[in-house]
Amino acid sequence: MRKRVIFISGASGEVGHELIKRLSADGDNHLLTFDLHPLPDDIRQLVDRHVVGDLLNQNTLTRLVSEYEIDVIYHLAALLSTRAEFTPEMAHRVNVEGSMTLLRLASEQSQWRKRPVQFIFPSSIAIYGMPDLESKRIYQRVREFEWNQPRTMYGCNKLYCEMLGNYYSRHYRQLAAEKPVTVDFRGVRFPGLVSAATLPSGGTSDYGPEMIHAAAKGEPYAAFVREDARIPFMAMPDAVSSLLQLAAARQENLSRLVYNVTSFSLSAGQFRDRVLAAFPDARITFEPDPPRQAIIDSWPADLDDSAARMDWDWEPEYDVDRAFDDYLAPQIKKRYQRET
Ligand code: AKB
Repeated sequence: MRKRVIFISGASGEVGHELIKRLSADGDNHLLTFDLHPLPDDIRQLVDRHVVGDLLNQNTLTRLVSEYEIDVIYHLAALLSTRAEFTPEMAHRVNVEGSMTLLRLASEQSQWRKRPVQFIFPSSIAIYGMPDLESKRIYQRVREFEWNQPRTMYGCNKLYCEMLGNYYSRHYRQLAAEKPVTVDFRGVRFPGLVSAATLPSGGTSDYGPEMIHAAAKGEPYAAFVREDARIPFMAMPDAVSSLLQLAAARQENLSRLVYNVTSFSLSAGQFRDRVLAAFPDARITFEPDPPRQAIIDSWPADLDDSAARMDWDWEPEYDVDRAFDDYLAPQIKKRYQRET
């Protein structure tokens, strides 16, 4: 008998950190985690098994499939937007071929167990491409089917993987004599995520979390964007709640496979003001880096998440006030007081 597990790729990253804490709270969940890196010490004991490996190494995954029956895959492994621009071909390999590898694995397991494997996929606002600041100003709250012209390799990768998910869910082997059991692919498009527990790496929305963590450490911070640069953000607990809520939703209620989710939109100047309210001595300046600023300018100022609210009762728990006053400020202060 193979052990039934929830498989998390990219488990050592920011979203994985919060997802593992939340999933492990339910003793019936058995977690098989996978990453290029070991799990951080504070969550290592929360999983049944952690595998340090490369998603592109087929042998590793073949061995795992022989030992485990996978009910759900949370595919978090990715090279984010800024890092992907320095190694675009590597980003394609990790973001697309890595996703293809897991979609094929999920498809094989769905056939074998005659029941769909759920594939939960974090997409991103990076799949959008506003052509200019005037369009970004006019078309503030963007719906899922609008402006799907990404400017970055990461955005291209995420949009293509959404389409692969649609194929594997709805059209896989559509000419075969016998209709196969297909994967149950579902995704959310995340805005910039802000965690109290971890710092991001390689993202272009990182100036938000970097700003508040630097303030808590008493370090000066020069944001690489203009003060007026505006994108949507979300507190990490809400990001993980959206993944869990979408996974739990009844499939018949879903009008689409990939949904916008968001919580609050702020300009970088407004983000600074929120950080100063919590850390009055913070030294925050703005030194725009034109190429990274151009990426941020191509992302929408806000997202229309009404489809998620309608189909699976999505609603953020942390609006901008709660995110800073009840989550980020108190927990980040506690984190760095512990470290001093
Ligand atoms: C990035 O900045 O690349 C990510 C994202 C918005 O998906 N944080």
